[in-house]
Amino acid sequence: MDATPVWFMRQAGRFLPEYRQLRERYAMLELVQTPELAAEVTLLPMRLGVDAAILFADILLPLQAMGMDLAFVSGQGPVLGHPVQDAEDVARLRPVDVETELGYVLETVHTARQMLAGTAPLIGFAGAPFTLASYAIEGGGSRHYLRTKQLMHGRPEIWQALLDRLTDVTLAYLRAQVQAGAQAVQLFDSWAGTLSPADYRQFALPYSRRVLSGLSDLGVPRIHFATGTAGMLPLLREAGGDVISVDWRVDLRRAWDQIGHDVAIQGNLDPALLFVPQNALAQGVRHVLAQADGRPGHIFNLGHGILPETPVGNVQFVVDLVHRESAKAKGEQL
Ligand code: 1CP
Repeated sequence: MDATPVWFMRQAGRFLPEYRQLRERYAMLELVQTPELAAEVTLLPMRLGVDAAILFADILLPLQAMGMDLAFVSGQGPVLGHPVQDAEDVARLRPVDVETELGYVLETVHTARQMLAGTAPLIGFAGAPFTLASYAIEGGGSRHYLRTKQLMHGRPEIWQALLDRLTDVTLAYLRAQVQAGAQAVQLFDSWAGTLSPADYRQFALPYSRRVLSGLSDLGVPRIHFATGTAGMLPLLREAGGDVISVDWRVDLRRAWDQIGHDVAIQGNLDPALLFVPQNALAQGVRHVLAQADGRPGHIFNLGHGILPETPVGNVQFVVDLVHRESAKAKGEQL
């Protein structure tokens, strides 16, 4: 179909009633670590007509494989026990043999590919070293990333040792996902936007670049995602990726001018617009499409993950509208 492709970050999660039903029977980690169930969840959103499946897993799984205690606490999100504070904590992190310790993810990739049977590509993913480090140091989500920034600036040698380890694991993990069948990969640097451009360049960019360039021989598209990055889009581009994901805080056209037109862009509807009346939602969708102006490298997506209470009907509405309007516009351009 000659239409703009569309999929949503976090499309396999809590906004789907089928997912919530499964969660009544299984804990989050149980779902993720049982490949048949994780593959089933991966495919749930395909009924909406999205153009890609995203692996059902979580960015924090490699931290667990490195020896950290990981729990998903309801109402609170992920919690990591004994956060990293000093050199001993970094030394305690184990090297990871991806095939064994994260083998369940690779099996999910394999099963999901079989179940998709070529109907849509499967996207694998991992957290970027900076975002993973923030969870390892803060012990969970954070508002101000104070401990992260204290370690980064106050103990740069510990920061570097931690980030080096996270980089090695992330690269091996993504390579293994591709070898298991993932047809594209996404690197989630969700909280990179909490850094100043100078700090991003010094403390985060080199590690993301090592991951992204370490994948280049595999020939799969690499999507580089972060939020709150309107002030440092050229730096994200410098870190690498065939597709750069941008959020709604920047106009798509401006983002493209800054990033360069030889790179594809993913984005950038505000996830909150999925809660507003459909005429206003349609206006938001049309605005994104108009900004992208039919460029071949546009993937319609949200600027960040889909929110848990999002009405499913509105997600369906967006998928259909993007496909219909972009196909019509492309037809008219011919
Ligand atoms: O479509 C999907 O849902 C695919 C699977 C997926 C992905 C891509 C999950 C399952 N997690 C992720 C990535 C992820 N995990 C990110 C990067 C994307 C983003 O920024 O949105 C991040 C930051 C996490 C960490 C995480 N895991 C959070 C965020 C907490 C915070 O700091 O704000 C949460 C709430 C989780 C738990 C989780 N992971 C996934 C699901 C469906 C859930 C909810 C758990 C549940 O079912 O109760």
